Amino acid sequence: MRDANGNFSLLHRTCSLVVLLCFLHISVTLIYYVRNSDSRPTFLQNQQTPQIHRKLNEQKVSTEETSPPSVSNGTETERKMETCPDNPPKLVGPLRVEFSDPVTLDLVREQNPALQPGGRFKPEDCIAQQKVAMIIPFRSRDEHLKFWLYYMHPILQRQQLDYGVYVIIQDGDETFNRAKLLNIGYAEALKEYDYQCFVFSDVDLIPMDDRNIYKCFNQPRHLSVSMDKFGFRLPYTQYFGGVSSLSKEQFLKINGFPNKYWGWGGEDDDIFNRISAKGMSISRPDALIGRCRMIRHDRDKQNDPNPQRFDRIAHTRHTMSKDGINSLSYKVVNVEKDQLFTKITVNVGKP
Ligand code: UDH
Ligand code: NGS
Repeated sequence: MRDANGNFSLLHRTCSLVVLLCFLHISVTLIYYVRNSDSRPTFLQNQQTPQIHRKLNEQKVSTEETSPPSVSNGTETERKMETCPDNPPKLVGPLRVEFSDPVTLDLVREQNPALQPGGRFKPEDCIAQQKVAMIIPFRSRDEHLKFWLYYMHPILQRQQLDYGVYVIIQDGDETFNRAKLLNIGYAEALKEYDYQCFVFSDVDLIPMDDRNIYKCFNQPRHLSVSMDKFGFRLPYTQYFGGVSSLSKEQFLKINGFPNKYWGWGGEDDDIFNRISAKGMSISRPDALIGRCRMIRHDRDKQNDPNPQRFDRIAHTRHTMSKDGINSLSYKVVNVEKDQLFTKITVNVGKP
C-alpha cells in the first residue's frame, strides 16, 4: 500500500512538473512571438496579405540602387495608390526566347489589350516607380521589331513600368546613325510625356529574364550584359552597346549622345567615355539575370564600319561638350501611332 502511495505521489509530482514546464514553454513562446511579430519566418511572410507584402517591399526602397520613386501629381485615385514595389509580384524569372516562328502584329495587339495608343502602358493597381521611354533606333528591320514587341510588351507590363515605345526610323538610305537616332528619341519622347528614364534598345535584343528591369538606376545602366552571341559574357569591360538606360539627369550630364558617328561602331564606346568623363560608373545586373538573345542577321546596307570611329573615341572628352543633345538637329518626316508603338520617321541629314 505504501508502495502504491509512493508511486502515485511520484506520478503526481512528475505530472505537475510536466504541466509547469508546458506552461513555461507556452509563456516564453508567447512573449517571444509578441516581441518579434515583425520578424516571423519567411514561410509566414510569403503567406501574408498583399498589403503587408507591399510594406515589406517598400522598406527595401532605401537600400536598393534604384533612382528615387517618382512624385505623382495624378488623380485622386492615383494619390490613394501606393508606389509599385521593387520586386514586381508578377515577374517569372528566366524566359524562353526563340525566333523560329514568325509573329504578327495582330497577334501582339491581341495579346496586349491593356496598351494605349503609342505603345503606352501604366500599371492599374499601383503607381509605377518610373516613367520610362523605350527608344529603338530603326531602319528596315520589321521582322525584328515584331519579335521585340511580342516579347517586350508583356515583360514591361509585368515590370509595372509607366512606359511608352518609340521607334525612331531613319528616313532615306544614307549611312545609318544609331546614336543620333537615340538622341532624337529622347527629345521626341519628352515632347509627349514627363519621362524620367530612357531605355535605349537595339531592335534585335531580347532579355531572357524579366528580373532584368528596364528602368533607371543611380548610375547609367548597361542591361544587355550577357549576350548569347558573346557566349553570355561581356566582350570587354567598357562595353556599353545593345541595351542601356539613363535617367534624364544622367543623360543631360553627358550632353546626350554623339551625333557624328555615321556607320557601324564606336558610338557606344563614346557614350561610355562620356559617362566616365563625368565621374559616373556603369551599373549592371548580374550575368545570369542579364542574359539576352540577339536575332541573328546579316550586316545592314549603309551601315559599314565607320573608319573614323577610333579617332573619334580617342577625343570624346574634347568633343562631348559641343557634340550632343545641345547640337542636335533633324526634321520629323512622319509620326505614326499604333497600339504597340509610336513610330517617328526622321531626316537625320548625312555625314
Ligand atoms: N539598325 C537598324 N537598321 C539598320 C542598322 C541598324 O534598325 O540598317 C538598328 C537596330 O536597332 C540595330 C541597331 O541599330 O539593332 C544596332 O545596329 P548594329 O548594326 O550596330 O548592330 P547589330 O548588332 O549588328 O544589329 C552588328 C553587325 C552585324 C554583322 C553580322 C554579320 N553576320
Ligand atoms: C566594338 C565596337 C563597338 C561594338 C562592339 C561589339 O569593337 O561599337 O565592338 O560589336 N567599337 C569599335 O569599333 C570602336 S558587335 O559584336 O556587337 O557587332 O558595339
